[in-house]
Order: sequence, then structure tokens, then C-alpha cells
Amino acid sequence: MLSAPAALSTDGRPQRPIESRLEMSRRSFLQFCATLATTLGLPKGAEAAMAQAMEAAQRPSVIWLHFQECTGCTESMLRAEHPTLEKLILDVISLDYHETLFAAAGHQVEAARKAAMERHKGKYLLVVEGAIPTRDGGIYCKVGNQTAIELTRECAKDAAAVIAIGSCASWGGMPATDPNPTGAVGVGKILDKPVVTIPGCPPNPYNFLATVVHFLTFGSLPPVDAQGRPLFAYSRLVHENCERRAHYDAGRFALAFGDDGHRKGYCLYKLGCKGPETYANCPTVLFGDAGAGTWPVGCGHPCIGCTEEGVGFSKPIHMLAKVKNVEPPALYPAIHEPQGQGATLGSAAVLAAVAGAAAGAGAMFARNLGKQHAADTAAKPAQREDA
Ligand code: FSX
Ligand code: SF4
Ligand code: F3S
Repeated sequence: MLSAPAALSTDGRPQRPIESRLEMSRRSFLQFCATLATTLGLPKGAEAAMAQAMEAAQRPSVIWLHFQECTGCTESMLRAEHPTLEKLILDVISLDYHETLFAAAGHQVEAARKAAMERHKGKYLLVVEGAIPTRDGGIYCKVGNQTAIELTRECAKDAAAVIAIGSCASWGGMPATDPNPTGAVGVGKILDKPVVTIPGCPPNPYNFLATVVHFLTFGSLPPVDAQGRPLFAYSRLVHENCERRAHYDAGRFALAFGDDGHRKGYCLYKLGCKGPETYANCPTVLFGDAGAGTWPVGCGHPCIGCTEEGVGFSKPIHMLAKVKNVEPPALYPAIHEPQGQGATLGSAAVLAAVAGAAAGAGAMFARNLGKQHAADTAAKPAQREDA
């Protein structure tokens, strides 16, 4: 059993044990840590290090800027239907500046930002949500009379790391759609330091949380691809883990919304699904903690490629995707395997089971959280009546 050393919050006061702060059982907390460790692809035992880091470490100070966007990133982090996730996020980080969530406004809140940056110089995380307009000196988005360019550069200067959350902040996303009237770009374009990007419109909150917990546990951000996306979340095509993949391989397609194939759950490729050219873990991590099938394709809508620059908000839905990988998923055993070489059917089955467990852990956790939330909700009216 892990022991929780007395930890201090960023304001120097002792913190309550993490289970009571999160109002979840210790079992659920450890299950959550195991899920994050699996999501990150870390070896066995990493969940204990993560649990300890989350309990003992000071929550990193986070400065969260908002520019050209719809606030969907913040909404997806804090969606009201699932208080557990909201609590987890707010317990793992210390949100010292957030334009949407702060009750205060004006000079007061700008002073709070500057004070937090000074107090945590070199240690705070800068999270940027939304694209940055660069045309006409960046005048199309100003906060506290500073342009988005000025604010981002000022806050990034002494940040330990910069995270661009959502597709808008990652490469411009929706605001940068042709003809891009404001010259919107991603954060990396205006900074000369590395930026970790968590694209998606909105992005999956687990990918953000896993990135922050990695930083908290190991003091560094996770390995990324050429676009700055963490490999643990963006190294596989949506198409590789899609539940409709068997229909694709067998040539069974929906040809129109509502047709027989669509109602039977056939592949959405011919309706413009961009899963075959989009890197993201949506089919395995799911959204909304509401149970199975809660991701675009699971709900019957083609993937629009929202995590992929040059696909999402660029390629029209009626265009067919470029199929980047026509092979069956990498972990399928070959049909003909010479004896004594390669994987045996037994070892391939074990490998597939391990990979399946890794991919499925996030989904299982989401489902369990969903159940727990349903139970909590059912219990609430009774509690209110008692009160
Ligand atoms: Fe909205 Fe975020 Fe899309 Fe952009 O998400 S959900 S437009 S990625 O910056 O608020
Ligand atoms: Fe799934 Fe789309 Fe690939 Fe079909 S094309 S298998 S719906 S990701
Ligand atoms: Fe976006 Fe496609 Fe996932 S539209 S949310 S990348 S399934």
C-alpha cells in the first residue's frame, strides 16, 4: 500500500489525502493511475510512481490562455456530466490563470497571472487553447490590451513547458480554414521553443491529463512525433483500431446516411471517413465516459480527421480518405507462417491479448467511471432529500 507523504498545495497549505480531495475510493484512484500508465504505454509498476507523484508532488502551476477558438477544449475537460474527471484535472494541476473559469476579471486577474508567473518562474506549465492571429500585427485577438502573440511570448518565456491544446492551438484548426482571414497559426509558429500539441476538436481530456501526469512523474513531457503530438496517443491511425474495421476489410460499406449498411454499422469510408489518414486514439480512449461507442464513428458519423493538419477542416467530407495503411492491423498473425519461425498462433494470441488489454484499459476505465457516475447520480436525490 502506498503511503501519502504530507504534501503542500501551491499556496503552502497542507493538502488533504488525494482520495478525499477527489471524493473517490482509493481503489478507483489506483485504477485511474493504472489506466493513465497504460495509456502512456509505460511498463508495469509505473502506476505506483504516478500515484505517488500525484499525491506527494506540488501540483504544477498552470497558466491557461484562450485565443481564437470555441472553448470546446475547456468544455471537454470540465464537462459537467462527469464530476470525477473535472475533479481529477483540477486536483492534478493548480489552475492559476484561466480566462473562462476565473470569476475575477480585468486588472485583478491579469495581476494574478503575473504573480503566479513570478512565483513559479521556470516551473509553470503554459497551456494555450485557440489559434493565434498574425495578420495586421495580430490585432484580431487581444486580451488586456496585449495581442495573442505578445501574451503567448510573454508567458512562454519562463514556462517549464508549453502545451498547445486542441487543433486550433496546434496548427490553426478551424480559424485557419481557407481563406484564413486573420492569418491564424498554431502556437509553435510564433515561439522558438518546443511545443507539445494535443490536437482534436475538441481533444480527448485523457491525452491532456496523461501528458501532465507524465510531466509530474518524470519531470519531462512524453516523446512526440514530428508535429509535436505525444506518441502514446497519436502513433496509430483511427482506422487501425476502429470497431468497424472488419467491415472495411470485408468490403461492407454504408453508402448513404440511414441506408441499410449505415443502420447495420458498416464501414463509413464511402461516406468520407478520414480514419485511414488520421492519427488518434479516439476508438480506444473514447469520449465522455458515457460507455461504449462514444466516439464519432461509434455514433455513426465519419471521422473528419480533426487531429490531422491538412485533413480536418481542409478536406471536405465528401472526399474519400487517402488510405495510408491498407494492411490488416500490425498485430494480426500472418495467414501463412513457416514452421519454427515467426509467431505461433498461441503467441500471436497472447500478444493480441496484451495489446488489446492496453488499448481496452482506457475504454474499460471510462465505462466503469460511467457506471460509478450513474450510481452517484442515482444516489444524489436521496442525499438531497435527507439534507
Ligand atoms: Fe473549440 Fe478548443 Fe475545436 Fe479549437 O478545441 S473544440 S474550435 S480545437 O481550440 O475550443
Ligand atoms: Fe472505421 Fe472509418 Fe476505417 Fe471504416 S474507414 S474502418 S469507419 S476508421
Ligand atoms: Fe476527431 Fe476523428 Fe477522433 S473526427 S475525434 S480524430 S474520430
